[in-house]
Amino acid sequence: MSFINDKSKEIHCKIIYFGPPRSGKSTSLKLIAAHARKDSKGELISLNRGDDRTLYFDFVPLELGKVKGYTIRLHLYTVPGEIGYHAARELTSKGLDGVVFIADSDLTQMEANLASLESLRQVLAKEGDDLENIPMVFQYNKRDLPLAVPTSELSRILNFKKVPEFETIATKGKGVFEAFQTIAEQVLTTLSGKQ
Ligand SMILES: Nc1nc2c(ncn2[C@@H]2O[C@H](COP(=O)(O)OP(=O)(O)OP(=O)(O)O)[C@@H](O)[C@H]2O)c(=O)[nH]1
Ligand SMILES: [Mg+2]
Repeated sequence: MSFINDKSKEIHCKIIYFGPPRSGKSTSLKLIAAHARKDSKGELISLNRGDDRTLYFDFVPLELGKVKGYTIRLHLYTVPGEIGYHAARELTSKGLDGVVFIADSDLTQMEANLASLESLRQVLAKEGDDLENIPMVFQYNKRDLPLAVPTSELSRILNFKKVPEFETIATKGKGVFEAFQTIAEQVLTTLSGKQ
């Protein structure tokens, strides 16, 4: 749920990078943080295990500029993909305004993709929300892998809502910014619809 501060003329929105373990959530968020203008971003915070896997979240605040005199602040978070870290996903996702679902294109990860989508469904249910209502885009990541499942198949399996979808290679920066731009636009459009 976005937060509007009329005194400081700021609007805060929260976007979550969700998806199965090792699908490229942290890599995508770090890429966006690294390429944002210096004066428009805060410090990137990563709470990891020793082996670089997300324990709790990665977080970076970004300033998108002004709309109708209000400064738009986007708070980008990743969640840990590990199936057992559901509580961390729930806490981090509290009050979310939009989701970038990062699916792993690798053939062996299809069940993990579906399990993660189910986890997202549960997280949203706890918020009193559901997949039908929330702004969302898909990144079909790791398109460089030799056993990458065709995008049409990923779309059929995961994207029943037919939201925007992007082929990405996060390690090479391919497609990640386009996905981010689209979710940011969706979140802001939804927000202006509520005003
Ligand atoms: N080949 C390939 N590897 C990738 C791609 N994106 C990320 N990786 C690699 O996949 C591994 C996991 O990436 P992370 O960004 O840490 O994944 P995550 O989704 O944050 O993982 P958790 O926090 O454990 O859920 C790293 O070794 C990345 O370099 C990609 O597009 N292609
Ligand atoms: Mg991570």
